[in-house]
Amino acid sequence: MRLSLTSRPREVPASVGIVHLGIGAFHRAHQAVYTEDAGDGWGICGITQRSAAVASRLAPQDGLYSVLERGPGGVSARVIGAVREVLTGSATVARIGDPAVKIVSLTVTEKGYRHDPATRRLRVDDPEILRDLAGRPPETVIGRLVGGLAGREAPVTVLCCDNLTANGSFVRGLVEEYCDRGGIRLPCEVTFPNAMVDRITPATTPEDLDEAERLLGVRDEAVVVTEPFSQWVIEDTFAAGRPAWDTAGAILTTDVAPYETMKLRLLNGAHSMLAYLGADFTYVSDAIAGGLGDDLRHYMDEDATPTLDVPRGFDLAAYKSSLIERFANPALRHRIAQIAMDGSQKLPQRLLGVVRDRLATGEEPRWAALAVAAWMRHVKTAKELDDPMAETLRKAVAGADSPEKVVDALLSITDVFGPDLRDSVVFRDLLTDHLGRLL
Ligand code: CS2
Repeated sequence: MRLSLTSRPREVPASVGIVHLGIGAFHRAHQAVYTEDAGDGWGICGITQRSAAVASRLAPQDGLYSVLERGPGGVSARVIGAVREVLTGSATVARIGDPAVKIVSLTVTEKGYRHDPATRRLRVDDPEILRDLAGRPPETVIGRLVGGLAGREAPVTVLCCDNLTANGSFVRGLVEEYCDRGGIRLPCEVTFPNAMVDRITPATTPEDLDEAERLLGVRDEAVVVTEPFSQWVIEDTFAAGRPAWDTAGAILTTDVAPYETMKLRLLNGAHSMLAYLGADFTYVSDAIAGGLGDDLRHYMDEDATPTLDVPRGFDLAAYKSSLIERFANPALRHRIAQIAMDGSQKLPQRLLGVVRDRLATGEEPRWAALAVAAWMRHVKTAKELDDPMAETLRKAVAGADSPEKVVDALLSITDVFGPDLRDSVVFRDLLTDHLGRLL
């Protein structure tokens, strides 16, 4: 028997108040669970942006799916019913236009925004953006988002849940830029709260599907697997109400920035460092068992920590230790290759901010530079480069036959490093030194 409403009774569906763009595993393991736990009747319409596969797995199950929680102490499964409708991308504009929709949330990954990573501005020369601006039914995320917002008068909140610095302000900037270029005036009030999201969610494997079936007694083709830990800190500036996510454990606050910088630089920064230094391992937990945790601790303590503005009363030492414990969770089987992808889009907010802040105070960002050098080695030596800038990166390093030349070629990509890091002699020397040893 397959998971569906006939296999598990569910209350009468409440109206959809949230349209979510990018209904991948992370949204289902994080925001959808908070929405379910809030228990106040908000439903989600999940829209896939790129692959229709998720929709074809969720739709026959009436949007139901299970969350398989894998902790060091064991595994559990629960069914989530917050997703009430599942659509594919072309439905986005019309669905956002529905006045009953109060929130449009997004998890489309860093590259989904088609921005320039160094300046954080929309790439207005991107061919797909240009085609959207020229008036075809939009196909890019920002084109579809603006298309939907342009068709409504009721206030709405756009809630970015991707791992980007000041993610709400960032998306506001992209929307404004797109509107400027297209001569579009939005008729509705829109707010863009910033948010920090956290839950490690590896890609689901066939073994996870079997395990969920064993636990639930029904087959679920849309299982998501995740860790017990979950955190969500949200700026409380909603234009038209929100679920009681605070009763489900989310922190609603006036200033997300300290939490967000901490998470991006400590968790995600260490994750990326591990992914490029630990390329010989398959899973994150293997790399920690293999001793890589020490390098991560050096990076966190010596480079990242001095750049952080820690919220009052926050136990940073415990937070850092808990990160290593979470990475060490052997039950999670989080593939390193999943983290290693899209480095050009991830480095700026995870590691390069740390590098800049350290350089600005006259310090040497030794460990952060080691992580960046490990990425450079990855670009130079990986058989497959999974990155939207793969072609540019490959071309840059093609003829570079020494550490100096690889560093020079990659640092010159100012879309990633900006002119300031390209021109920093201290950073360049650190990279060259590390890369020499790594290669
Ligand atoms: C990871 C993140 O894949 C990656 O790049 O660093 O997805 C990480 O697992 C999440 O941000 C944890 O909240």
